[in-house]
Amino acid sequence: MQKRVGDLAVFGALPTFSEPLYVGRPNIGERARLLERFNRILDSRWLTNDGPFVKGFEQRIAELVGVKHCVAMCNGTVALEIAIRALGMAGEVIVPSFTFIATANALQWQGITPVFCDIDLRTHTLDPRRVEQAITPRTTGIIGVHVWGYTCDIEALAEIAARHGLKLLFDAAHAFACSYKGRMIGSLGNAEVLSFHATKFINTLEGGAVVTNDDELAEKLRLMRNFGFTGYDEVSYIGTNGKMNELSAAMGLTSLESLDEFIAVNRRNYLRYRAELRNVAGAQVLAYDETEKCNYQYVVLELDEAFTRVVSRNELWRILTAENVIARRYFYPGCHRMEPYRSNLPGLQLPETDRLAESVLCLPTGTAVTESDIKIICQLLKLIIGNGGEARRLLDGLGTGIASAP
Ligand code: T4K
Repeated sequence: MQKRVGDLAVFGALPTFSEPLYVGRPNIGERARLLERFNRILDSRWLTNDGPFVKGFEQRIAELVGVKHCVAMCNGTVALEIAIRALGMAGEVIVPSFTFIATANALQWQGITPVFCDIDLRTHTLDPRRVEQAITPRTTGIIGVHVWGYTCDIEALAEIAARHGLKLLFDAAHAFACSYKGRMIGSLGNAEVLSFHATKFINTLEGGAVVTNDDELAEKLRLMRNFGFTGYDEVSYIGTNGKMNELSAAMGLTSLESLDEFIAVNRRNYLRYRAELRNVAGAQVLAYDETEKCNYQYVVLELDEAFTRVVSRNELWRILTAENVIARRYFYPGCHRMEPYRSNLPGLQLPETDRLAESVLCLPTGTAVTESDIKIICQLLKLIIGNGGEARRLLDGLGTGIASAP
Protein backbone atom coordinates (compact mmCIF):
# COMPACT_ATOMS: atom_id res chain seq x y z
CA MET A 1 0.00 0.00 0.00
CA GLN A 2 1.38 3.38 -1.07
CA LYS A 3 2.45 5.70 1.75
CA ARG A 4 3.30 8.76 -0.35
CA VAL A 5 1.53 10.44 -3.22
CA GLY A 6 4.62 10.01 -5.39
CA ASP A 7 4.26 6.22 -5.05
CA LEU A 8 0.88 6.11 -6.80
CA ALA A 9 0.53 4.00 -9.94
CA VAL A 10 -0.37 7.04 -12.03
CA PHE A 11 3.23 8.19 -11.44
CA GLY A 12 4.69 4.87 -12.55
CA ALA A 13 4.40 2.44 -9.60
CA LEU A 14 2.57 -0.90 -9.77
CA PRO A 15 -1.19 -0.68 -9.14
CA THR A 16 -2.41 -1.34 -5.60
CA PHE A 17 -4.77 -4.08 -6.81
CA SER A 18 -3.53 -6.69 -9.26
CA GLU A 19 -7.12 -7.26 -10.51
CA PRO A 20 -9.64 -4.50 -11.24
CA LEU A 21 -12.35 -3.77 -8.68
CA TYR A 22 -15.64 -2.76 -10.32
CA VAL A 23 -18.78 -0.89 -9.40
CA GLY A 24 -21.10 -3.26 -11.20
CA ARG A 25 -19.68 -6.77 -10.75
CA PRO A 26 -22.77 -8.98 -11.04
CA ASN A 27 -24.16 -10.86 -8.05
CA ILE A 28 -24.58 -14.53 -8.96
CA GLY A 29 -26.65 -16.04 -6.14
CA GLU A 30 -26.97 -19.80 -5.60
CA ARG A 31 -25.26 -21.28 -8.63
CA ALA A 32 -26.56 -24.85 -8.09
CA ARG A 33 -30.17 -23.67 -7.95
CA LEU A 34 -29.61 -21.50 -11.01
CA LEU A 35 -28.16 -24.37 -13.03
CA GLU A 36 -30.96 -26.65 -11.87
CA ARG A 37 -33.47 -24.09 -13.17
CA PHE A 38 -31.57 -23.71 -16.45
CA ASN A 39 -31.68 -27.51 -16.88
CA ARG A 40 -35.41 -27.60 -16.23
CA ILE A 41 -35.93 -24.90 -18.86
CA LEU A 42 -33.81 -26.72 -21.41
CA ASP A 43 -35.59 -30.00 -20.69
CA SER A 44 -39.00 -28.36 -21.07
CA ARG A 45 -38.00 -26.67 -24.34
CA TRP A 46 -40.05 -23.66 -23.37
CA LEU A 47 -37.51 -20.86 -23.69
CA THR A 48 -39.48 -17.63 -24.02
CA ASN A 49 -42.93 -16.12 -24.84
CA ASP A 50 -44.52 -15.72 -21.41
CA GLY A 51 -43.25 -18.99 -19.98
CA PRO A 52 -43.69 -20.23 -16.41
CA PHE A 53 -40.41 -18.75 -15.11
CA VAL A 54 -41.28 -15.29 -16.42
CA LYS A 55 -44.74 -15.56 -14.85
CA GLY A 56 -43.18 -16.65 -11.54
CA PHE A 57 -40.67 -13.80 -11.67
CA GLU A 58 -43.41 -11.26 -12.38
CA GLN A 59 -45.48 -12.53 -9.50
CA ARG A 60 -42.54 -12.36 -7.08
CA ILE A 61 -41.63 -8.80 -8.14
CA ALA A 62 -45.25 -7.65 -7.85
CA GLU A 63 -45.42 -9.11 -4.32
CA LEU A 64 -42.16 -7.50 -3.23
CA VAL A 65 -43.10 -4.11 -4.64
CA GLY A 66 -46.70 -4.37 -3.50
CA VAL A 67 -48.35 -3.70 -6.88
CA LYS A 68 -51.03 -5.45 -8.89
CA HIS A 69 -49.00 -5.85 -12.07
CA CYS A 70 -45.43 -6.52 -13.06
CA VAL A 71 -44.74 -6.83 -16.79
CA ALA A 72 -41.25 -8.24 -17.29
CA MET A 73 -39.27 -7.00 -20.29
CA CYS A 74 -36.02 -7.82 -22.06
CA ASN A 75 -34.25 -4.81 -20.49
CA GLY A 76 -34.95 -1.57 -18.64
CA THR A 77 -34.56 0.59 -21.74
CA VAL A 78 -37.22 -1.26 -23.71
CA ALA A 79 -39.40 -1.23 -20.57
CA LEU A 80 -39.07 2.58 -20.55
CA GLU A 81 -39.89 2.81 -24.27
CA ILE A 82 -42.96 0.64 -23.93
CA ALA A 83 -44.17 2.39 -20.76
CA ILE A 84 -43.78 5.80 -22.44
CA ARG A 85 -45.78 4.63 -25.46
CA ALA A 86 -48.44 2.82 -23.45
CA LEU A 87 -48.97 5.94 -21.34
CA GLY A 88 -49.56 7.94 -24.51
CA MET A 89 -46.69 10.35 -23.93
CA ALA A 90 -45.95 12.53 -26.96
CA GLY A 91 -44.63 16.00 -27.84
CA GLU A 92 -42.42 16.96 -24.87
CA VAL A 93 -41.66 15.08 -21.70
CA ILE A 94 -39.73 16.57 -18.78
CA VAL A 95 -36.76 14.51 -17.57
CA PRO A 96 -33.59 15.11 -15.60
CA SER A 97 -30.32 15.24 -17.51
CA PHE A 98 -28.62 13.68 -14.48
CA THR A 99 -29.54 10.11 -15.40
CA PHE A 100 -28.36 7.22 -17.53
CA ILE A 101 -28.71 8.08 -21.22
CA ALA A 102 -31.42 5.41 -21.61
CA THR A 103 -34.01 7.64 -19.89
CA ALA A 104 -33.63 10.38 -22.51
CA ASN A 105 -33.07 8.05 -25.45
CA ALA A 106 -36.25 6.09 -24.70
CA LEU A 107 -38.14 9.32 -25.51
CA GLN A 108 -36.08 10.58 -28.43
CA TRP A 109 -36.15 7.09 -30.00
CA GLN A 110 -39.88 7.51 -30.52
CA GLY A 111 -39.77 11.13 -31.64
CA ILE A 112 -40.66 12.64 -28.26
CA THR A 113 -38.54 15.60 -27.12
CA PRO A 114 -36.88 15.13 -23.75
CA VAL A 115 -36.98 18.50 -22.00
CA PHE A 116 -34.06 18.45 -19.60
CA CYS A 117 -34.77 19.95 -16.25
CA ASP A 118 -32.29 20.76 -13.50
CA ILE A 119 -32.13 18.84 -10.24
CA ASP A 120 -32.33 19.66 -6.58
CA LEU A 121 -28.84 19.13 -5.15
CA ARG A 122 -30.32 17.85 -1.89
CA THR A 123 -32.07 14.90 -3.55
CA HIS A 124 -30.09 14.59 -6.82
CA THR A 125 -33.49 14.25 -8.51
CA LEU A 126 -35.84 16.55 -10.46
CA ASP A 127 -36.42 19.94 -8.85
CA PRO A 128 -40.26 20.27 -8.85
CA ARG A 129 -40.11 24.08 -9.00
CA ARG A 130 -38.11 23.91 -12.21
CA VAL A 131 -40.35 21.13 -13.58
CA GLU A 132 -43.31 23.48 -13.30
CA GLN A 133 -41.38 26.19 -15.16
CA ALA A 134 -40.53 23.75 -17.98
CA ILE A 135 -44.15 22.87 -18.79
CA THR A 136 -45.41 24.08 -22.20
CA PRO A 137 -48.59 23.34 -24.17
CA ARG A 138 -46.70 20.40 -25.78
CA THR A 139 -45.82 18.73 -22.46
CA THR A 140 -47.53 15.39 -21.91
CA GLY A 141 -45.57 13.87 -19.09
CA ILE A 142 -42.83 13.84 -16.48
CA ILE A 143 -40.27 11.11 -15.93
CA GLY A 144 -38.62 11.29 -12.52
CA VAL A 145 -35.51 9.21 -11.85
CA HIS A 146 -34.81 7.85 -8.35
CA VAL A 147 -31.04 8.21 -8.69
CA TRP A 148 -28.99 5.89 -6.43
CA GLY A 149 -32.27 4.92 -4.73
CA TYR A 150 -32.70 8.52 -3.54
CA THR A 151 -36.38 9.05 -4.26
CA CYS A 152 -37.85 11.97 -6.18
CA ASP A 153 -40.04 14.51 -4.42
CA ILE A 154 -43.01 12.29 -5.20
CA GLU A 155 -45.82 14.40 -3.71
CA ALA A 156 -44.69 17.59 -5.42
CA LEU A 157 -44.31 15.87 -8.81
CA ALA A 158 -47.66 14.08 -8.44
CA GLU A 159 -49.37 17.34 -7.57
CA ILE A 160 -47.86 19.13 -10.60
CA ALA A 161 -48.74 16.21 -12.89
CA ALA A 162 -52.34 16.14 -11.66
CA ARG A 163 -52.79 19.91 -11.93
CA HIS A 164 -51.49 19.98 -15.53
CA GLY A 165 -53.04 16.67 -16.64
CA LEU A 166 -49.64 15.05 -17.24
CA LYS A 167 -48.60 11.42 -17.03
CA LEU A 168 -46.09 10.63 -14.32
CA LEU A 169 -43.60 7.81 -14.85
CA PHE A 170 -40.67 6.96 -12.61
CA ASP A 171 -37.43 5.46 -13.80
CA ALA A 172 -36.69 3.28 -10.79
CA ALA A 173 -33.77 1.41 -12.38
CA HIS A 174 -31.70 2.15 -9.24
CA ALA A 175 -34.43 1.83 -6.68
CA PHE A 176 -35.77 -1.72 -6.61
CA ALA A 177 -36.35 -2.74 -2.96
CA CYS A 178 -36.20 0.89 -1.74
CA SER A 179 -39.07 2.65 -0.03
CA TYR A 180 -40.48 6.16 0.14
CA LYS A 181 -42.28 7.10 3.36
CA GLY A 182 -42.75 3.41 4.03
CA ARG A 183 -44.20 2.65 0.57
CA MET A 184 -42.18 0.49 -1.77
CA ILE A 185 -40.79 2.17 -4.85
CA GLY A 186 -42.60 0.71 -7.82
CA SER A 187 -46.06 1.63 -6.65
CA LEU A 188 -45.87 5.37 -7.39
CA GLY A 189 -47.01 7.57 -10.28
CA ASN A 190 -48.83 5.97 -13.22
CA ALA A 191 -46.11 3.34 -13.44
CA GLU A 192 -42.46 2.73 -12.58
CA VAL A 193 -39.69 1.07 -14.56
CA LEU A 194 -37.16 -1.33 -13.06
CA SER A 195 -33.88 -2.58 -14.50
CA PHE A 196 -32.43 -6.01 -13.83
CA HIS A 197 -29.30 -5.52 -15.90
CA ALA A 198 -26.27 -7.61 -14.91
CA THR A 199 -24.81 -4.66 -13.00
CA LYS A 200 -27.91 -4.19 -10.81
CA PHE A 201 -27.90 -5.90 -7.42
CA ILE A 202 -30.76 -8.15 -8.56
CA ASN A 203 -30.15 -9.22 -12.12
CA THR A 204 -31.72 -11.26 -14.88
CA LEU A 205 -28.56 -11.02 -17.07
CA GLU A 206 -30.43 -8.43 -19.15
CA GLY A 207 -33.91 -7.49 -18.05
CA GLY A 208 -36.36 -4.94 -16.83
CA ALA A 209 -40.00 -4.52 -15.89
CA VAL A 210 -42.84 -2.06 -15.72
CA VAL A 211 -44.78 -2.15 -12.46
CA THR A 212 -48.17 -0.52 -11.99
CA ASN A 213 -51.52 -0.71 -10.23
CA ASP A 214 -53.36 0.35 -13.38
CA ASP A 215 -55.19 -2.67 -14.91
CA GLU A 216 -55.77 -1.07 -18.29
CA LEU A 217 -52.19 0.10 -18.59
CA ALA A 218 -50.89 -3.36 -17.64
CA GLU A 219 -53.01 -4.92 -20.37
CA LYS A 220 -51.60 -2.46 -22.93
CA LEU A 221 -48.04 -3.08 -21.76
CA ARG A 222 -48.48 -6.83 -22.22
CA LEU A 223 -49.82 -6.38 -25.74
CA MET A 224 -47.10 -3.94 -26.73
CA ARG A 225 -44.42 -6.23 -25.34
CA ASN A 226 -45.67 -9.01 -27.64
CA PHE A 227 -46.01 -7.28 -31.05
CA GLY A 228 -49.57 -6.20 -30.21
CA PHE A 229 -51.00 -9.71 -30.56
CA THR A 230 -54.46 -10.13 -29.05
CA GLY A 231 -54.98 -13.63 -30.44
CA TYR A 232 -53.14 -16.13 -32.65
CA ASP A 233 -53.71 -14.15 -35.84
CA GLU A 234 -54.97 -10.89 -34.41
CA VAL A 235 -52.91 -7.73 -33.81
CA SER A 236 -54.52 -4.64 -32.30
CA TYR A 237 -51.61 -2.34 -31.47
CA ILE A 238 -48.24 -1.43 -32.92
CA GLY A 239 -46.27 -3.61 -30.58
CA THR A 240 -42.64 -4.58 -30.41
CA ASN A 241 -40.71 -7.49 -29.00
CA GLY A 242 -39.94 -6.62 -25.39
CA LYS A 243 -40.25 -10.09 -23.89
CA MET A 244 -38.06 -11.47 -21.17
CA ASN A 245 -36.80 -15.01 -21.82
CA GLU A 246 -36.99 -17.97 -19.43
CA LEU A 247 -33.27 -18.14 -18.62
CA SER A 248 -33.31 -14.49 -17.58
CA ALA A 249 -36.33 -15.08 -15.39
CA ALA A 250 -34.62 -18.09 -13.79
CA MET A 251 -31.61 -15.89 -13.02
CA GLY A 252 -33.98 -13.30 -11.54
CA LEU A 253 -35.81 -15.81 -9.36
CA THR A 254 -32.50 -17.19 -8.12
CA SER A 255 -31.19 -13.67 -7.46
CA LEU A 256 -34.33 -12.80 -5.51
CA GLU A 257 -33.72 -15.73 -3.16
CA SER A 258 -30.51 -13.95 -2.09
CA LEU A 259 -32.06 -10.48 -1.95
CA ASP A 260 -31.59 -9.99 1.80
CA GLU A 261 -28.03 -11.27 1.65
CA PHE A 262 -27.11 -8.96 -1.27
CA ILE A 263 -28.57 -5.95 0.50
CA ALA A 264 -26.77 -6.90 3.72
CA VAL A 265 -23.44 -7.01 1.85
CA ASN A 266 -24.16 -3.70 0.10
CA ARG A 267 -25.06 -2.12 3.44
CA ARG A 268 -21.97 -3.54 5.13
CA ASN A 269 -19.80 -2.08 2.34
CA TYR A 270 -21.57 1.26 2.49
CA LEU A 271 -21.13 1.47 6.27
CA ARG A 272 -17.45 0.50 5.98
CA TYR A 273 -16.85 3.29 3.44
CA ARG A 274 -18.77 5.75 5.63
CA ALA A 275 -16.75 4.79 8.71
CA GLU A 276 -13.38 4.87 6.96
CA LEU A 277 -13.99 8.24 5.33
CA ARG A 278 -15.99 9.96 8.06
CA ASN A 279 -13.19 12.32 9.12
CA VAL A 280 -11.87 13.13 5.67
CA ALA A 281 -12.10 16.83 4.95
CA GLY A 282 -12.95 17.36 1.29
CA ALA A 283 -15.19 14.39 0.57
CA GLN A 284 -18.07 12.41 1.99
CA VAL A 285 -19.97 9.25 1.22
CA LEU A 286 -23.61 10.12 0.52
CA ALA A 287 -25.85 9.00 3.35
CA TYR A 288 -28.96 6.86 2.93
CA ASP A 289 -32.01 7.36 5.11
CA GLU A 290 -31.90 4.45 7.56
CA THR A 291 -35.61 4.85 8.34
CA GLU A 292 -36.44 3.74 4.78
CA LYS A 293 -35.76 0.49 2.95
CA CYS A 294 -32.73 0.82 0.72
CA ASN A 295 -30.69 -1.48 -1.54
CA TYR A 296 -27.39 0.38 -0.89
CA GLN A 297 -26.23 -0.69 -4.35
CA TYR A 298 -24.36 2.53 -5.05
CA VAL A 299 -21.71 3.98 -2.78
CA VAL A 300 -21.40 7.57 -3.93
CA LEU A 301 -18.44 9.72 -2.99
CA GLU A 302 -19.16 13.43 -3.19
CA LEU A 303 -16.14 15.71 -3.41
CA ASP A 304 -16.11 19.22 -1.97
CA GLU A 305 -15.23 22.13 -4.20
CA ALA A 306 -12.28 22.94 -1.91
CA PHE A 307 -10.72 19.66 -3.09
CA THR A 308 -11.84 19.67 -6.73
CA ARG A 309 -10.38 23.16 -7.17
CA VAL A 310 -6.99 21.52 -6.53
CA VAL A 311 -7.49 18.03 -7.99
CA SER A 312 -10.52 17.60 -10.22
CA ARG A 313 -12.88 14.68 -9.88
CA ASN A 314 -11.72 13.46 -13.32
CA GLU A 315 -8.12 13.47 -12.13
CA LEU A 316 -9.05 11.54 -9.01
CA TRP A 317 -10.90 9.06 -11.22
CA ARG A 318 -7.78 8.62 -13.39
CA ILE A 319 -5.59 8.14 -10.33
CA LEU A 320 -7.93 5.47 -8.92
CA THR A 321 -8.24 3.74 -12.29
CA ALA A 322 -4.45 3.44 -12.43
CA GLU A 323 -4.67 1.62 -9.07
CA ASN A 324 -7.24 -0.78 -10.58
CA VAL A 325 -10.04 0.83 -8.59
CA ILE A 326 -12.56 1.20 -11.41
CA ALA A 327 -14.82 3.90 -9.96
CA ARG A 328 -17.57 5.25 -12.25
CA ARG A 329 -18.48 8.86 -12.99
CA TYR A 330 -22.24 8.29 -13.14
CA PHE A 331 -23.81 10.41 -14.76
CA TYR A 332 -21.07 12.46 -16.33
CA PRO A 333 -21.32 14.68 -18.31
CA GLY A 334 -25.15 14.61 -18.15
CA CYS A 335 -27.45 13.69 -21.04
CA HIS A 336 -27.65 17.30 -22.25
CA ARG A 337 -23.92 17.17 -23.00
CA MET A 338 -24.20 14.04 -25.17
CA GLU A 339 -25.37 13.75 -28.79
CA PRO A 340 -27.86 14.48 -30.23
CA TYR A 341 -28.94 16.63 -27.29
CA ARG A 342 -25.73 18.67 -27.11
CA SER A 343 -26.16 19.85 -30.70
CA ASN A 344 -29.94 20.25 -30.45
CA LEU A 345 -29.73 22.36 -27.27
CA PRO A 346 -26.58 24.49 -27.57
CA GLY A 347 -27.51 27.14 -25.00
CA LEU A 348 -29.05 24.90 -22.34
CA GLN A 349 -27.80 25.71 -18.83
CA LEU A 350 -28.23 23.15 -16.05
CA PRO A 351 -25.83 24.41 -13.40
CA GLU A 352 -26.83 22.02 -10.61
CA THR A 353 -26.60 19.03 -12.96
CA ASP A 354 -23.15 20.17 -14.12
CA ARG A 355 -22.00 20.67 -10.53
CA LEU A 356 -23.15 17.24 -9.42
CA ALA A 357 -21.89 15.47 -12.55
CA GLU A 358 -18.42 16.86 -11.83
CA SER A 359 -18.28 16.09 -8.12
CA VAL A 360 -19.44 12.50 -7.63
CA LEU A 361 -17.80 9.11 -8.09
CA CYS A 362 -19.40 5.71 -7.56
CA LEU A 363 -17.03 3.42 -5.68
CA PRO A 364 -16.62 -0.36 -6.12
CA THR A 365 -19.07 -2.38 -4.06
CA GLY A 366 -21.27 -5.49 -4.23
CA THR A 367 -20.51 -9.07 -3.30
CA ALA A 368 -17.23 -9.12 -5.26
CA VAL A 369 -15.71 -6.41 -3.02
CA THR A 370 -14.46 -7.30 0.46
CA GLU A 371 -14.18 -5.15 3.56
CA SER A 372 -10.41 -5.31 3.33
CA ASP A 373 -10.58 -4.08 -0.31
CA ILE A 374 -12.63 -1.15 0.94
CA LYS A 375 -10.14 -0.39 3.68
CA ILE A 376 -7.38 -0.18 1.09
CA ILE A 377 -9.48 1.91 -1.31
CA CYS A 378 -10.18 4.32 1.55
CA GLN A 379 -6.49 4.51 2.46
CA LEU A 380 -5.81 5.48 -1.15
CA LEU A 381 -8.57 8.09 -1.06
CA LYS A 382 -7.26 9.51 2.22
CA LEU A 383 -3.75 9.71 0.80
CA ILE A 384 -4.90 11.56 -2.31
CA ILE A 385 -7.51 13.81 -0.74
CA GLY A 386 -5.31 14.60 2.28
CA ASN A 387 -2.41 15.58 0.03
CA GLY A 388 -4.19 17.36 -2.78
CA GLY A 389 -1.53 20.06 -3.09
CA GLU A 390 1.26 17.57 -3.56
CA ALA A 391 -0.84 15.50 -5.97
CA ARG A 392 -1.42 18.70 -7.98
CA ARG A 393 2.30 19.46 -8.12
CA LEU A 394 3.15 15.93 -9.27
CA LEU A 395 0.31 15.84 -11.79
CA ASP A 396 1.54 19.12 -13.27
CA GLY A 397 4.99 17.59 -13.51
CA LEU A 398 3.62 14.62 -15.46
CA GLY A 399 2.63 16.84 -18.36
CA THR A 400 0.47 14.06 -19.84
CA GLY A 401 -2.64 16.11 -20.16
CA ILE A 402 -4.25 14.25 -17.27
CA ALA A 403 -5.83 17.46 -16.00
CA SER A 404 -7.78 18.02 -19.18
CA ALA A 405 -8.53 14.37 -19.88
CA PRO A 406 -12.24 13.56 -20.30
N1 T4K B 1 -32.37 4.16 -16.23
C1 T4K B 1 -31.34 4.26 -15.40
C2 T4K B 1 -31.37 5.31 -14.36
C3 T4K B 1 -30.27 3.35 -15.47
O1 T4K B 1 -29.23 3.47 -14.62
C4 T4K B 1 -30.29 2.35 -16.45
C5 T4K B 1 -29.18 1.43 -16.58
C6 T4K B 1 -31.41 2.28 -17.31
C7 T4K B 1 -32.43 3.21 -17.17
C8 T4K B 1 -31.52 1.26 -18.40
O2 T4K B 1 -31.66 -0.06 -17.93
P1 T4K B 1 -31.07 -1.30 -18.81
O3 T4K B 1 -31.57 -1.15 -20.21
O4 T4K B 1 -29.57 -1.26 -18.74
O5 T4K B 1 -31.67 -2.49 -18.12
C9 T4K B 1 -24.30 0.25 -16.68
C10 T4K B 1 -25.41 -0.67 -17.09
O6 T4K B 1 -25.16 -1.22 -18.38
C11 T4K B 1 -26.74 -0.03 -17.09
O7 T4K B 1 -27.68 -1.07 -16.99
C12 T4K B 1 -26.92 0.88 -15.89
N2 T4K B 1 -28.13 1.61 -15.92
C13 T4K B 1 -25.78 1.86 -15.80
C14 T4K B 1 -25.90 2.76 -14.60
O8 T4K B 1 -24.59 1.14 -15.67
P2 T4K B 1 -22.20 1.03 -17.95
O9 T4K B 1 -21.99 1.70 -19.24
O10 T4K B 1 -21.59 1.61 -16.74
O11 T4K B 1 -21.85 -0.54 -18.04
P3 T4K B 1 -20.47 -1.24 -17.97
O12 T4K B 1 -20.46 -2.31 -18.99
O13 T4K B 1 -19.36 -0.26 -17.99
O14 T4K B 1 -20.51 -1.97 -16.55
C15 T4K B 1 -20.22 -1.32 -15.33
C16 T4K B 1 -19.16 -2.11 -14.58
O15 T4K B 1 -19.62 -3.39 -14.25
C17 T4K B 1 -17.93 -2.28 -15.43
O16 T4K B 1 -16.92 -1.49 -14.86
C18 T4K B 1 -17.60 -3.76 -15.39
C19 T4K B 1 -18.65 -4.41 -14.54
N3 T4K B 1 -19.31 -5.54 -15.21
C20 T4K B 1 -20.27 -5.27 -16.15
C21 T4K B 1 -20.93 -6.30 -16.76
C22 T4K B 1 -21.98 -6.02 -17.80
C23 T4K B 1 -18.99 -6.83 -14.88
O17 T4K B 1 -18.12 -7.04 -14.03
N4 T4K B 1 -19.66 -7.87 -15.47
C24 T4K B 1 -20.63 -7.67 -16.41
O18 T4K B 1 -21.23 -8.64 -16.90
O19 T4K B 1 -23.77 0.92 -17.78
